Amino acid sequence: MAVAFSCTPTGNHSPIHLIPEPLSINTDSQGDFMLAVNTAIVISDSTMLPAAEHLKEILKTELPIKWDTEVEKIKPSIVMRYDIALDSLSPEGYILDINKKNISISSGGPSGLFYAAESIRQLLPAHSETGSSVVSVIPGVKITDAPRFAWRGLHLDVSRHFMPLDFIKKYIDYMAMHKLNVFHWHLTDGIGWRIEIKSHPELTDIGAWRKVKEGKRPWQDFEVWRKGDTEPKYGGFYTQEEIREVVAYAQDRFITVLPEIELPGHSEVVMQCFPELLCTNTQGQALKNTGVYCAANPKSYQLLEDVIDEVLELFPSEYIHIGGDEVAKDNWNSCAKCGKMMRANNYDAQQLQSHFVNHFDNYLKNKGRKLMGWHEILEGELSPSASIMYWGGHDGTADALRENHPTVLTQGSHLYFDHYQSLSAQEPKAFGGFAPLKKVYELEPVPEELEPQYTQNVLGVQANLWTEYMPTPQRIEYMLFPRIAALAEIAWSGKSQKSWPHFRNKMNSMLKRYDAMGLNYATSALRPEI
Ligand code: TNX
Repeated sequence: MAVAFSCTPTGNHSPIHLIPEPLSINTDSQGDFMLAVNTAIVISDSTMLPAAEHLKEILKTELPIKWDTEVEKIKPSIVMRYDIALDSLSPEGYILDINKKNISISSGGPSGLFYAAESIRQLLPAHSETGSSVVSVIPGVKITDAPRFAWRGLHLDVSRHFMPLDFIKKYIDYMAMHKLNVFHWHLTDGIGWRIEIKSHPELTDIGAWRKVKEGKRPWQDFEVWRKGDTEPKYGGFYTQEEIREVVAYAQDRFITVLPEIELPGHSEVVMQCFPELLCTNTQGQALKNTGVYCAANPKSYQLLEDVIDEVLELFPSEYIHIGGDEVAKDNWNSCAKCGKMMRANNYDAQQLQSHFVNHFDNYLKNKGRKLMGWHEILEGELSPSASIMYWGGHDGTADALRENHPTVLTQGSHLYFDHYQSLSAQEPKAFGGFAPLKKVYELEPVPEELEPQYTQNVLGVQANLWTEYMPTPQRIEYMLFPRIAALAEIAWSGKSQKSWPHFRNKMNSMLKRYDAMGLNYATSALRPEI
């Protein structure tokens, strides 16, 4: 396709509204850059290709990607380059210089180039998000940028409600647009198992499907669907091939996929597949299915090791999330086997939990990976190398960080996007809790009172989407947008770059972009008082 020329006068464009806010924006530019028929994207290393391809997509033109060795005659150009000096700023940082003659993008690494492309996207008018639009002018500006946190996460629970593969990719696109870089994929929970495990096909043959029952909240209905059942069947899972596709798709957008396999709790459906993993009384009869693995049954560990082995093949992430939250320990107290184990080791139930978790910490360590779990894994004695995802209220953050584990902050008081966005009676049913846009935006994740020696424990921040009340992709979009924009700014922009009035103003531009993208965002989030 030929690149269109444009006669749009330079300097006549909307204000520069970028979310997340960069370190600095200088608008005393040397004029706007006009795409011309001979414009090319110039690279000097094959690791620049994902960013170059992405920029082509953003500009909606068939710009050639050329090597710097062949560029002499190709002008005007969009030149990507690595600058070692910028690596000290952050490998994800970049300097983007747009002027009449060319566009220069420098970074310490490939992800920085990609984020510069995302910034260029937001310099373009909202209608450039629509398929038919042709981009011709890129406003002149000089931007210097780098993220505050290395971990900028977004979680999605696909257990409570299964989400189609196409939507998972869209979700990753939404993350990339907001410069987020860890997709926490909550693949298993009490209600459904969503990852194909070849050594244990029962987990998806049985565990991925449930009966749909009238009048029951979906997340309360633990009944699995079995052959011969007449009720409608609901659910689904991702094949290993699909998972590889997602991991590669995310990688191209500089997003790490963090898989979560819940243990030892939140596993009701696993117990439906393997009832022999339930705790038993002295007569060997299974105790109630509270969704917790019997901690004294070697088969519990064997099954989970088999699962983890396949997970490690699929996910190259440094961390593997093992859940560890909300473990009902009553059964362990009354289980004949667990009781015996506790007595033999002088354990209480808390310590049995850490016995379980530490087993997998060692297992993962031996395989060159790191364990991460919800902060409840701090109960009992936790291996110092284990990492924490803190989901308590903001008030408890400092204490959690003083425990001295690498920690991702996902405060339940602010970053739970399953909570209500406004007080409007029209708001669709949500889990409870109140997290309107302004409250999310104003979160300072690292408490002021925290002693400096503990701040290094902060890996970064993340928001979580638990889907008990989100049965469709449309509902997920509604709960995610526009709060994802506030998350982006908490995660990327420094404290001094943040300003609510400015952000609120920038949201007007962002909403136009969301409109052009056809997103189902919550308009009520901008009027939380109703
Ligand atoms: C707590 S946070 C949970 C989830 C629920 C969520 C609802 C955490 C680790 N566990 O199982 O879905 O609350 O907000």
